[in-house]
Amino acid sequence: MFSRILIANRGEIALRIIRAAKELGIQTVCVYSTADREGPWLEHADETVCIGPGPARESYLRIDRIISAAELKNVDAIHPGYGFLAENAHFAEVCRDCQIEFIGPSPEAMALLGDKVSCKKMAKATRTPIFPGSDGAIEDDEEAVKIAKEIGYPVIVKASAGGGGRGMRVAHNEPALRAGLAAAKQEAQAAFGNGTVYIEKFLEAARHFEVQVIGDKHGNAVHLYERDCTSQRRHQKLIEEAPAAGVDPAKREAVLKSAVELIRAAKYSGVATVEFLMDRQQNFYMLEVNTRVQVEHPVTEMITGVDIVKEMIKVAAGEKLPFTQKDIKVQGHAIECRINAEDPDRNFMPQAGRIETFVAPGGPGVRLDSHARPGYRIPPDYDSMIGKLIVHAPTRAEAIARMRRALDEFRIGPMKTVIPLHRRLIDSREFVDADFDIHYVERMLKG
Ligand code: MV4
Repeated sequence: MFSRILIANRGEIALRIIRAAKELGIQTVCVYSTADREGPWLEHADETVCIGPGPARESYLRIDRIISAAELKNVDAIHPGYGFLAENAHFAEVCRDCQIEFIGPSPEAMALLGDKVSCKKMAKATRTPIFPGSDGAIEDDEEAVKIAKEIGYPVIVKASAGGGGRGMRVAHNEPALRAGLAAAKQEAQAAFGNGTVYIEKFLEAARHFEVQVIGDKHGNAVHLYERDCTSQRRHQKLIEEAPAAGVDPAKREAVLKSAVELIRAAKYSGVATVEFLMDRQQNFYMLEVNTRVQVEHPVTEMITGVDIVKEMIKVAAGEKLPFTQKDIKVQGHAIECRINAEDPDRNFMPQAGRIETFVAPGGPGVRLDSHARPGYRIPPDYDSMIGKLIVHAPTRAEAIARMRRALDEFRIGPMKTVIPLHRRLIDSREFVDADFDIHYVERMLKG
């Protein structure tokens, strides 16, 4: 096992990784920017290294500075958390060249699944359900027009190197498709240095269903069931839950199995999330694979009892998975609300500044993953998520009641947060009945 790891991240996930490392008897080195000098999580690290100024480009995204800190502090491995360098295959490769273990997949597996065209090809080969569309990159526009005629409009143009909604164009007819191809290619080239695009059938309303998978370096892979992340706004998830409500057991089993097959075929080690859209008839279509630990991993931890962050460290160190598929059972229902310091009445304007009041909820079945506390100054440099409130209960209805109670206990001030919005969302008929789609939050905010 590692004796010391470096955490190339900040905020609640840095704290989450410190907690896992401590329980494994591993020392932690945290890198931080000057904007995070007073970050409360740093108090829990064994050592800290300043790597630059506030802007992420000059600190949390600086591979050279992070590797220097790792060498200086003689660490065995680097945990990238989520965001920043977590899905950067070049960074994973630099770590390998420096003989520092990257706590995540190999650069090859990351590149294979991170590129949406190669990921979709692999999914097709392993019979993971995908949208009909171009079988690979669009070489010329006439080919795209021909495919669109076959599958029917609307279609969506996506960047192979994209993700999280960037570089996409929906087209309802041929002229729009031609324009969308040009725009998407240009945007993808500018944003990712890779202008490769593909097209697929566009699904208007759907639920977001994602499968948590974990693999070790000995060829073992299992799923940890699914999460429903349908509650989102502008590609920012707001509420996540596990398991997904009201899904046909046979269809669910098939999609869980197919996600494991995909990860196995990629010779993947570490944690991965296979994302799907689910239509009203409960047909599934793979969107992309995330090769990092996700923000919403706690809901899976609550229902399975697996400590995902500890397990990802252990598999990176070469350990075999300590369980097989039949050992993993679902226990109850978990819901997570992301607590963002944003003002929903002012177009979700981020709220920087000093937190005066911070009264955390507690009691049975309540978990708070947060680096915030009274006196903490939220820097304006990073995303506005200051914590995640997670509840666990025997049934979905009880989990909703527990979340309502926990949100009511939670007091943060003077800045605005999304807590009152969460209160409305979890009480909405759409959420309570799981009769929702990826656009329902935006509809509710308008209506
Ligand atoms: C789609 C889609 C409809 N049809 N693909 C958005 C982010 C990226 N992961 C893929 N996305 C979508 N792909 C087809 N063929 C609709 C979306 C989409 C979406 C997906 C998941 C969660 C929220 C979303 C919000 C808007 C659009």
